[in-house]
Amino acid sequence: MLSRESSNDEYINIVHLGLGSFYRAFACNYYQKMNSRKPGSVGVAGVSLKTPHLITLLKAQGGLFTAIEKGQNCFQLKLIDMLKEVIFAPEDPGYVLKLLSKPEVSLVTLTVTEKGYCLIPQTGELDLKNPDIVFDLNNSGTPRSAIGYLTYALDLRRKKGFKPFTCMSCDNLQNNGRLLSKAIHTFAKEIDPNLNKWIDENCTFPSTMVDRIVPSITPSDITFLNNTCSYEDRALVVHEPYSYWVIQDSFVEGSKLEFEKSGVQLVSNVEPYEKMKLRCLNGSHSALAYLGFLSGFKTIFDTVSNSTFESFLKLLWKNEIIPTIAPPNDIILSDYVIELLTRYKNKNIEHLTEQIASDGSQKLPQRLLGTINDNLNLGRSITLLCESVAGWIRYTGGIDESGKSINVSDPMSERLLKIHTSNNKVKVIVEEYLAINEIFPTSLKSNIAFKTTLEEALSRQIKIGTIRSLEKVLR
Ligand code: CS2
Repeated sequence: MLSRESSNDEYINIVHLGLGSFYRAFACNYYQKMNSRKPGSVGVAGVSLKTPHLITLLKAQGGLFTAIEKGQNCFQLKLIDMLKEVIFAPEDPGYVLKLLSKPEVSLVTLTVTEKGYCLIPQTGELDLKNPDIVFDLNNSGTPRSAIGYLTYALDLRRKKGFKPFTCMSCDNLQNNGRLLSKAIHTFAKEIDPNLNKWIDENCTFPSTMVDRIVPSITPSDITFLNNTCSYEDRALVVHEPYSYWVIQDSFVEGSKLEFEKSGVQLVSNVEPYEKMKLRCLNGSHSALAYLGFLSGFKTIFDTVSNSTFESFLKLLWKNEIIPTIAPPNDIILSDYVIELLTRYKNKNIEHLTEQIASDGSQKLPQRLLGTINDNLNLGRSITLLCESVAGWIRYTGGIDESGKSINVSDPMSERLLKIHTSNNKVKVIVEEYLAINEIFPTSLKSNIAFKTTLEEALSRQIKIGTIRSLEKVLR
C-alpha cells in the first residue's frame, strides 16, 4: 500500500476546493513540474466539500497517488506527491476557514463542477435561494458552499490585515473567473458592503481554460497497477497524454507561481480559448454522450467508432460549431478538431458516456445553447445541435432506446422526469422544457425555428431511433 510520513507543518501555499480526479490528473502534474525545478516551492491542501470517500483513501496513503497516462500505444506512470494535506470540509469547516486565512496561502483554486457555484445556469447569477447559500448566509463559521468558504475566508484575511488570495476557477464555465467574482461579490454584499469593497479593490479572479480528458478508473486500471507496481494504490487516476492550461494573467501580488515555466500559457484574455474548448470539446462531448448512450454505446471511443456518429461529429463541428467561434490567434480550428477526434479515438481512454451525461441542466447553456443562439442570429443551420438537445431531452426522460431505465444524475432530474411522466406529446414536452427559465434564455424560448427544429428532431428520434435519425439529417 502507498504511504508517506506527513507532518503537520508542511508548507502549503495553495488550497484547492473540490478535490477529485480531474484536479489530481491535471493541475497536480504542473505543480509537480514546478517542484522538480524548485523543490518545496508548491504545496497543496486538497479539500473535498461533499464527498468523504476519496479523502479517506488519500489520507491512508499520506496524500500520495499514482497517475497513469494512457496513450494510444503506451502507458506511463507517475507518483504524485503534491497533496500535503487532504480534508473533508464538513468534518471541520472551522479548520478549512483557518487554513484559507493563513498568510502563506496565496492561491485558491476550484473544481467544484458547474453546480458547485450555486448559480442560475442560464443567467450566471448567484442563486440566493440555493439551500447551501441560504445556509451559508446565516452560518459564517460553518459554511457548506465554495462561495461561502471563499467569502468568509476573505473576510477573515481582511480583518487580520492580510492580502487576499487569488481565486481561480478551473471549471468548464464560460468566463469562469467573472462568474466566480460575481458570485462572491453578491454573497459579500449580503454580509457586509465593506467586505465587498475590499474584495473589489484587492482580489483577483483570473479566468482559465483547462483541458485534459480524465475518465473514471475501471477495475482493469487497478489490475494493471497491481501487476506493474509493487504497491497497491486505492486513489489512482487515469488520464490522456494531452494537457492544456491557459490562465488570465491577473494575480494578487505574490501568488503568481512559475506557471509559464511548467507549461501553462498566461494570456490577457482567456475568452477565445474558453469558448473554443467549451463549444468544440465539451459541446460535442455532451452531444455524443446523450446520443451515444441512448444508442447503447458505453464510451466516447465506442460512439465515435460508429461511422454515422463520426460523420455526425465532423459535420457538427464544421457546419454548426466552428462558424460561431473567433479562434485564438495561435490556433487553427480545423486542426484543433482533427486533434480532438484523435483524442476521442484513444482506445485506452474508457470515458463513459454516462459520466459526461451527468448534470446536463448545468452544462447545456455554455456547451450547446449559446452556439444555437449564435447560429440563429446569423441565419445558419441548427439541425445537428437540435439533434443533440433532443438527445438530452430523451436521456432525462429516464429510458434508453432498448427500454432500460437510466439513472439520471442531475440536480433538476426530478423536475425533468416529471415532464415526461405527465405528457407523451412531443409538442408539449418541448414546450415544457423550453419553459424552464433556469436553462433556456428568452431569445431561444421565443424562436420558432428553434422550437420547430427541436420538435422535429425529437419526434424523429422517438420514431426511428437515434442512429437512423442522424443518418436522415446527414443525407
Ligand atoms: C466532460 C469534461 O464530463 C464532462 O462533462 O465533457 O469533463 C471533459 O472531459 C473535460 O472538460 C476535458 O477537458
